[in-house]
Amino acid sequence: MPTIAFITGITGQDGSYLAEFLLGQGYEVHGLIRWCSTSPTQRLDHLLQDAGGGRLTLHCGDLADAARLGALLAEVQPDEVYHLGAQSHVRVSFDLPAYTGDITGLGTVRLLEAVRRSGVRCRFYQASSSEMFGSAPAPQNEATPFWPRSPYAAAKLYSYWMVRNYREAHGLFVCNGIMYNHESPRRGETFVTRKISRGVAKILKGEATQLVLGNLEARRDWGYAPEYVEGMWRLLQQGEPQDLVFGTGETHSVRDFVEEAFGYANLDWRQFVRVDPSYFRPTEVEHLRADSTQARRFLGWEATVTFPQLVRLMVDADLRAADLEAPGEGLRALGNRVRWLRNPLS
Ligand code: NAP
Ligand code: F7E
Repeated sequence: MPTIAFITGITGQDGSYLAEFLLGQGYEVHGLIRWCSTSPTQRLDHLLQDAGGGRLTLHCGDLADAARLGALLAEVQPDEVYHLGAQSHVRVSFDLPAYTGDITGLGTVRLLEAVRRSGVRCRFYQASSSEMFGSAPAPQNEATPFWPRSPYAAAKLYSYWMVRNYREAHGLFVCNGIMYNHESPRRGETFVTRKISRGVAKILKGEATQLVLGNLEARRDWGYAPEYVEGMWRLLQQGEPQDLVFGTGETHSVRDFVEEAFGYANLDWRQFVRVDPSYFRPTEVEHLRADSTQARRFLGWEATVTFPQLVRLMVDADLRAADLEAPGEGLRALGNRVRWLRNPLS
């Protein structure tokens, strides 16, 4: 019998990579999708075309709907639950604080309750975030005190503690993966890295003359998303549940990302990038850098794709998507490090 996984957020960046990875491992994969009047499965279409060999099934539902989550858990009877669904945009969470609390915070509790009440014996991964560290000095690790700086971070922190409480109070096998920013050609278009890589392509294509950004000084620990979904899986294969930090250990500013991306395309970024303070956040997270010693120790997990390789891969992908010639250095540098990934550029 194949191992059965249930993924919330399967239509998102991480969910789509995780589904591909697990199908490659021989899993039967079930995913929660929200009903939508347009197709939400863009990132999954390559898997749905061959239906993952009949092992990929999508179920309509919503993290706001506890009854549906309970029914699905009972129906699917998963061995592993990967809870990736969330209102995941930090800037948006300042405009939608209550909604973010409901979906990103309470949504986790609805799913934990569905697991507990169904009696299904499964392992549970919670997509916790480096945003929970907020203003805590870098580098951050599992012992660093949290200091959330946005409604999103506060909602994730609530989920983090509820996961720990379900482990301690009810004995569930539940784990927090505290992941730092991870990016890819599938990254949502309004996150800064993808906004920059698409911006470069639009400028080269003649469709835009400038790229408008917010705070260029914020520093993030940016890694490559497919490597991180492998980390999620490894965390659930352990003998005991635990909470671990996943990141590259390197930090770069948004300005560094801009310079690298424009430089790769032989453009002088100063001619094209404009800063608009309306993109600034009411409270910013200035500096994130992971200390992933424990993930290396317990899981043998390590991020291997470097910052320039990541930037180049994303620019390559957006140039190709715009029908422009791409230098291809990002793709060449990746080699076959992520063997299960069918097409790193889409
Ligand atoms: P993403 O691309 O924004 O995907 C979010 C997913 O959640 C989408 O599938 C979305 O569905 C789904 N979703 C949103 N609201 C929902 C609702 N009410 N009911 C059911 N599903 C809902 O996020 P990601 O980058 O893949 O990240 C995956 C998870 O890791 C998120 O929880 C995020 O907060 C967390 N995280 C991400 C990073 C990172 O750097 N990427 C780092 C740390 C933690 P639609 O497609 O219908 O919108
Ligand atoms: O911002 C700055 C912005 O929105 C990164 C989510 O996946 O990672 C992500 O959250 C930085 C911030 O990601 C623009 O102020 C400048 O300092 O790409 P971002 P994020 O907020 O770090 C964490 C780990 C998650 O958990 C989240 O789910 O870039 N920035 N100019 C900008 N940001 C955006 N979005 N757009 C700009 O124009």
